[in-house]
Amino acid sequence: MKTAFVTGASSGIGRATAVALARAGFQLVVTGRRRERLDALAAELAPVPVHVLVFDVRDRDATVAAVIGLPLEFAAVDVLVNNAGGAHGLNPIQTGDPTDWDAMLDANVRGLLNVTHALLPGLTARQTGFIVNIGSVAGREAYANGNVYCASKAAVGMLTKTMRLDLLPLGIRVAEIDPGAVETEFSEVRFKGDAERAAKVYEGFQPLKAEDIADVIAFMVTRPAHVNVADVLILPAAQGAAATIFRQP
Ligand code: NDP
Ligand code: 8X3
Repeated sequence: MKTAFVTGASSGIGRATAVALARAGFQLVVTGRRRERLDALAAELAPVPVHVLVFDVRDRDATVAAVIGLPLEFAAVDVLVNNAGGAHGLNPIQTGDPTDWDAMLDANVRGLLNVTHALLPGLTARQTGFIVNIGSVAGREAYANGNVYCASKAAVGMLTKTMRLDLLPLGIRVAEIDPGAVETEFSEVRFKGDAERAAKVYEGFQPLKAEDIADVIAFMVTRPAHVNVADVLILPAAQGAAATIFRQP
């Protein structure tokens, strides 16, 4: 049974991806900071083997320790989905909060690197594997007040391209999926628990569901060994570009 390692599986896209990959025949390592959520997911996926790892991707030592501590039966990871992350705040740069900037850069960029770094020794030794990075339409296009979030996802885009070149000779495929607006806990986190403001983001149009992204990730990682669906932009039908959503009057 192949093993998929999904970061940020306690919610949203990561959780849906874990479910989709379990259905596709993978056993799973699921990670996040909220243990109860991950334990509940593991129970829901039974009898599929699921191992729960609780760590903050911003903490490099904790990330490496968690990976080193994987039980033998989960240690040979075939697929890594670098999903953990999100946005904090939506302010113009002149009134942005540097603590929010750190949180985004530390999770979305350094966190992705921490997890990849921890898993690469195994992946490179086995000369096989698949890494899927979750970018965003926000990494392809600027939108007002997106500043540091957009920059963090643009960094994911360039890391994906360069990782693909570095790892290609080692038989490791690297791909990216860039979603537009997906209704998850993303906006609640961005607006620091303001559920009303978060709900407004998805009013007047049909956003993507986490399952829509998970379906595509499952498709990407189940292609034959000679295929890499390397770069996917997935938008709600009502969204034309990062800042252009057609809401019903
Ligand atoms: P959610 O807030 O629903 O999920 C985010 C997940 O990331 C949670 O499981 C959370 O787990 C985990 N996470 C966040 N920070 C950390 C951290 N420091 N350490 C470990 N885990 C962390 O949002 P989404 O599912 O929407 O977001 C998933 C990814 O998709 C993010 O990278 C986001 O930027 C990206 N994305 C989202 C879009 C959207 O519109 N929703 C569009 C494009 C991209 P826990 O809190 O338990 O640690
Ligand atoms: C999340 C999508 O457009 O809200 O990456 O930034 S957006």
